[in-house]
Amino acid sequence: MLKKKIEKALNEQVNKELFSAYLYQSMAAQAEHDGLEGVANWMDVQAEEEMFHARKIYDYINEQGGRVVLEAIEKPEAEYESIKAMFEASLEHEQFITKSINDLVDLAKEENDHATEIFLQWYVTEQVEEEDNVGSILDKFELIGDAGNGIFMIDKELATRTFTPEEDEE
Ligand code: OFO
Repeated sequence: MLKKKIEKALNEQVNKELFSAYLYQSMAAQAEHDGLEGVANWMDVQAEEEMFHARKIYDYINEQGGRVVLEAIEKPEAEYESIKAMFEASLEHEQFITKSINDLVDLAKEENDHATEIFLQWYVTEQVEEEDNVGSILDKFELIGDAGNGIFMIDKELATRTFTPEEDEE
């Protein structure tokens, strides 16, 4: 059984993960419109991953006898001045999500909720990957630039990303 405080914080995290999906889908829409199919593919896959992140918490709340309550999802930014700016915004967003997950772990510890603390470890690890994925794309922008050939090469590489949800061990 989840304590009310934990249930509320987990529900807020569901909302943040759903917003993440919405944000990346909005980025995908701009990239698609700009003719950058690879960037659009990367963002599409990212949006799918975020839905998976949201779903995993949704299922956990239910498994623990809690009540999932879905709130309104904030409107995401519709237009970035460049693709590089888009990835910079992605990194900033992932840093925000990492902080949110860390705060949740702190809360679970304070409330002596060991199950939730263990459940959240997956997200702690995932956030390292999330920041690293975006960071390495930004490194490429630094190396080869974000105009002409540079963006063409990055777009080609990002076209190869596919969505592979982890096997759920439970
Ligand atoms: Fe759910 O990790 Fe990104 O936001």
